Amino acid sequence: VLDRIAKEIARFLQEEKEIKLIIIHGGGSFGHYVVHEYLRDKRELDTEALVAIEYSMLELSMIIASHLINASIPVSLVTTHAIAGFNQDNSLKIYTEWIEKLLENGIIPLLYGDAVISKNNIVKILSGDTLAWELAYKLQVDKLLFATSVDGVYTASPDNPNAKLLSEIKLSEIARFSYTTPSTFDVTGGMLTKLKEGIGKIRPGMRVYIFNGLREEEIYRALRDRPLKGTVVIP
Ligand code: IP8
Repeated sequence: VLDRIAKEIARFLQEEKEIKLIIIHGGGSFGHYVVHEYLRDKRELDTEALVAIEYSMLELSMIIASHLINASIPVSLVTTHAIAGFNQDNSLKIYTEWIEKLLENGIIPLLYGDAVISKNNIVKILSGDTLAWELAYKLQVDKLLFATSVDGVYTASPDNPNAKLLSEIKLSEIARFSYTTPSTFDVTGGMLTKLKEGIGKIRPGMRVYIFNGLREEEIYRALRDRPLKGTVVIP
C-alpha cells in the first residue's frame, strides 16, 4: 500500500513541480498500541511511556519515509515532538519556521502523530489530525486531504449496515454524530477527531476531503481535486 501511495504522490509531484506539500501520518499499528499498553498497565503516560511511544512512532515514520524516498519524493522527516507541544491552556504550539524553510526549498516535510511534552510537564498524545488542522491553519493552506481506511464520513459507524456515506459535512453540524472510532486501539478518537479539530481552523474556500486511501488512485485523484468517493468538509 505504501509503495502504491508513494507512486501516486510522485506522479502528482511530477506533474505539479511548483506545488508545496506536507505529509502527515498517524499512529497506525505502532503508536496507538504502545499508548494502549501503558494506559492499561499504568493508567497514565509517564516519561517511560513518552520515550517508548516516541521511539515507536519514529520507527514507523522511518518506514514511511523510506517508501516515499524510494519513489523519489524529496522528504525530510521532521520529528513532531521536537517542534510541537501543548501550552498550559491545552492549545498547540508548533514551531513552523523550519517547515516553511523546507517548503521554500522544494522539500516535503514528513510529520506524524506523536507523544509530546506539555508546558505543565504532562505527557500527551498529539494526533496527526490535530497537527494537520493546526498546520493548515497556521500556514494558511488551501487544501487538506485526509486519506483514511473508509470512504469518508458516514451517518453512523461504517460497520452499521444502515450507515450512509455523506458527500458533504458541515463542521457546525457534527454534534449529531455519535460514533467515535471503529477500533478500541485508536487512542485519539478516529473520524470524530478529524472533524472536531477542524472547528475554528477551517477557512472559507479551503478544500478539505476525507476519502479512502486504500482505494487505488484515490490519493492521486484527491490531490487533483476529484476523488471518486468521499466527503467534502465545509465550515
Ligand atoms: O493516529 C496518534 O496519531 P493519530 C499518534 O493521527 C500516537 O491520531 C502516538 C498514538
